[in-house]
Amino acid sequence: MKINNSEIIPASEITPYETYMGRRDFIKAASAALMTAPFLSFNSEVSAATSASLFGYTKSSYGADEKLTSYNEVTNYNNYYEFGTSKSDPALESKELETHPWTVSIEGAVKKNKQINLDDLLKLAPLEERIYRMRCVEGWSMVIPWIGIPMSKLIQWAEPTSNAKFIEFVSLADQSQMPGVRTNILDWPYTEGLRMDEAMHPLTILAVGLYGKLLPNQNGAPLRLVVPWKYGFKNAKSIVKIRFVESMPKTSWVKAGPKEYGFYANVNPMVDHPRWTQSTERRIGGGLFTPRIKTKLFNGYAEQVAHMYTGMDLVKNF
Ligand SMILES: Nc1nc2c(c(=O)[nH]1)N[C@H]1C(S)=C(S)[C@@H](COP(=O)(O)O)O[C@H]1N2
Ligand SMILES: [Mo]
Repeated sequence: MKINNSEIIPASEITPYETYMGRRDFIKAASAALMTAPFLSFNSEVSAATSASLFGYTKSSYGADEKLTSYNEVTNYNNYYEFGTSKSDPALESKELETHPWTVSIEGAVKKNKQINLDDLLKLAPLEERIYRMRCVEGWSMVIPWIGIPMSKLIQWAEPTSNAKFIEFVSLADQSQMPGVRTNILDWPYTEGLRMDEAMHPLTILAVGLYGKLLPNQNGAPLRLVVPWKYGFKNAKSIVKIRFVESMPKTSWVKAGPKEYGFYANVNPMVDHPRWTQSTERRIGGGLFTPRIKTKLFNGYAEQVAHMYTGMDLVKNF
């Protein structure tokens, strides 16, 4: 399927709620509403109705033909090493993470260093839903209805100089709130990076929600990167710093295992991980006996992104 900007950003269906609340207050209102009703089951009609009215976001037709991974799987099978290394740790251990207020520092090759808080960041562009296939380097995959803004909008606001060739994304690393950060399983803070054109690509978003609700802490609240044609580890969670830099950043996973994890990390069934195949994947939620499915080049987004890598050796630049 070919997409262009008009398909990604369809005519808006912004709810009246957001219009009268104003964007500034609505994350606050949303957090408060979730906090007053923490024990409502997310599957209940009540909760679905409540949170649907919290977000004003445009529904995207893009990706709508995909079968979604359940909310339960998306929020209980996670990688977030700051909260532990097993898939169930993030949901259990991240409950107390303080995500409001939240400030992101913009640094490096920009007109001037500055900070932006979440509420102001959300005023840069209307929130959109994007249903994306997500593929973890470990071999499993999901389909997730994210809500966020295009990364390009923040880049424009940041006013990078011509020296900005890459962007470094830095996650929160707070020992007092994150038990994993007291261990040395990774070089903290969790750091990821994108080349400038990758970060500007219309598919790249900063997500603040999923399934019509605020991003749960285990999924990287309040703000995480989503780059659907790359392995999951590129999608830095709970971002506190965005640095514009001249040379390719050293990322946490490349430092941890340079032979196993590359900077580009484009999903590529032809380039195996040294310890396992990348030619197939297990779609989460299918049950134990569901056959693995074939992994697609660039996770199936080749038509949109392959042009950025023409002439590059994708085996070398894995
Ligand atoms: N800060 C931080 N971001 C992170 C990770 C992490 O451990 N810490 N794990 C990455 C990996 S390996 C994956 S697969 C995705 C998982 O995102 P999800 O739990 O929302 O599905 O988050 C990525 N972002
Ligand atoms: Mo991953």
